[in-house]
Amino acid sequence: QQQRAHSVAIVGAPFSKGQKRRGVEHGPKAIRDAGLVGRLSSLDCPVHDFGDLNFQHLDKDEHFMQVPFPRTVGRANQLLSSAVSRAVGAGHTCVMLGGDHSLAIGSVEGHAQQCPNLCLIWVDAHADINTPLTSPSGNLHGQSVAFLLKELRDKMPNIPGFSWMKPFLSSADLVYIGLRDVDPGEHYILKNLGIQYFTMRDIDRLGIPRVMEVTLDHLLGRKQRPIHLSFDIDAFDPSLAPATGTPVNGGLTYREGIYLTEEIHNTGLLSVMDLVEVNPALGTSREAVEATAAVAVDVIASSLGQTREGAHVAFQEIPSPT
Ligand code: 5AB
Ligand code: MN
Ligand code: MN
Ligand code: MN
Repeated sequence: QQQRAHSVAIVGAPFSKGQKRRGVEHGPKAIRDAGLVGRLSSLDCPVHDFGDLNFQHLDKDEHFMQVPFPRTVGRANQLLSSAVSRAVGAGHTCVMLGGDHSLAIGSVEGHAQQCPNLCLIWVDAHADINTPLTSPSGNLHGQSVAFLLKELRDKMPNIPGFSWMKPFLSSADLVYIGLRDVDPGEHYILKNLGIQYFTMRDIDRLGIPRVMEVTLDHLLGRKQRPIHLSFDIDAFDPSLAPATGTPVNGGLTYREGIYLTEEIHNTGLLSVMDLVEVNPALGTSREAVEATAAVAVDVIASSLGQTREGAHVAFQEIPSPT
């Protein structure tokens, strides 16, 4: 079906302190260099590239428990939250380019300031729902969802840098797609909270069309509401998207990823999208980095209305000779 063309705001978030590897802060540049703005402009939507946010480096930022850079990550997310809130408030569909996945904390929080009834689709090899007490690594990019969920409020310690935010999302308003590397504590949380999730095994069994049908029915069946899509590039198979920090074999095929995002576009309800964890420093070659960034551009374009069947805004009739 056809939707009215929303204007798109691009917000770059060159940030990497939610994990310990360098390079993911160059994700926004890699995705822009792969032609993002041109591709979105050729859809029927006006594009506003707001450039990159300027994140502060905090000098005094000791570990909290085993969590590195808590204040730096908290401050970055506070800045991102207000940028996303402003973009959505101005009427744009917002695309946030990461950076590591800890940025989803601020992105979803800022979105929720404008759209308190939003729902969240998390496409990822990982569940990113560790708390500081279950995390095997301490890294905040594996804990983003735990900051958002009301049901985990009493399980989260007071982490320095995050006093600006309160959890606001219900676990019924979240669906995962693509999981295949879930930590023991995360598995317990998913089961205990009854969160809807589709692992790669579920996709093998049901097929991506059925997975999307159940996902959208679960989130939108009772009432239509804005969608936040948080897309970690490591959801794709590493053969397609090798330039990322925590690759896991057996991921989404290209066609599964495109079908998934086409279905999200077809709801007409996509409001904010994150595209995170593209790390140009981790490709084994320039080709590997460019291929990863190209897949990122493809899923963003597909989420925003690029179709495989084509489209014809420029034609009113078949041109006749003469
Ligand atoms: B990503 C792990 N579960 O908590 C952890 O890439 C990996 O944003 C997290 O999904 C991966 O450190 C975070 C082992
Ligand atoms: Mn992730
Ligand atoms: Mn991941
Ligand atoms: Mn459209």
